[in-house]
Amino acid sequence: MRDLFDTDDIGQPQHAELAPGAALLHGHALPLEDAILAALCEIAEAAPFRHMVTPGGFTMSVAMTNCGAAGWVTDRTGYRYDPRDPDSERPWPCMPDAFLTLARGAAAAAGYADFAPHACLINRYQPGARLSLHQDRNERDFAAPIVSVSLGLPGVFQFGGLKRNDPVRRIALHHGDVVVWGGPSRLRYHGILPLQDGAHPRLGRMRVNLTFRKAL
Ligand code: MD3
Ligand code: FE
Repeated sequence: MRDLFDTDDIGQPQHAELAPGAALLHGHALPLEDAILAALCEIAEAAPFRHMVTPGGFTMSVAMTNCGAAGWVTDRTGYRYDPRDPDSERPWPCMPDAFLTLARGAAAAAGYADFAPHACLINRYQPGARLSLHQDRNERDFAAPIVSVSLGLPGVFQFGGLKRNDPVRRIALHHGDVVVWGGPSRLRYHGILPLQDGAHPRLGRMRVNLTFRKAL
């Protein structure tokens, strides 16, 4: 495993431990940026971003799509992993090789060998979109980490503890940042504050987040 506090030649931390089990890999996605963005466009053509409805009847401000063998969906009946896109009734687009390479490499750099995600949930934030504090607990295996990749406009990530009312820290996530959430951090509450408007040179007025999950 690489040291979590390696620094580059200008002394910028490359890898930072946010909390036990949570590693921030600054810019880790940048070497694969072109391949990731090209694959993202193809996925969004085959399975367009949509605003899903929560079981409580609220339409999410974040638009979502998925790739891989299963995709995370919500509707009035609940949250679940579904092998098909409910809008088209077709399987989700395949996980692109560049996505898998990125997710496995990041997990390995954080000390998780052989991470094999089935599912990649893709969140699209336009200005004002937010994700309120929640836990990710629809996956069967909490021993596997979740790998998240931030693209486009910077987002302010909130992360709390294992109880909803635990104190919350805020950290900025930038284009190319990758975070590996495992071990004691896997079930922390987390969310994203409303996206500030801006223009990213590659993605325009949006933030996109990929989360790789061992769902099944
Ligand atoms: C910490 N996505 O899709 S990524 C989600 O930026 C989600 O779109 C946010 O929360 C986003 O469920 C945050 C960072 C993240 C993802 C999963 C986690 C942090 C996590 C699971 C456990 C603990
Ligand atoms: Fe989450």
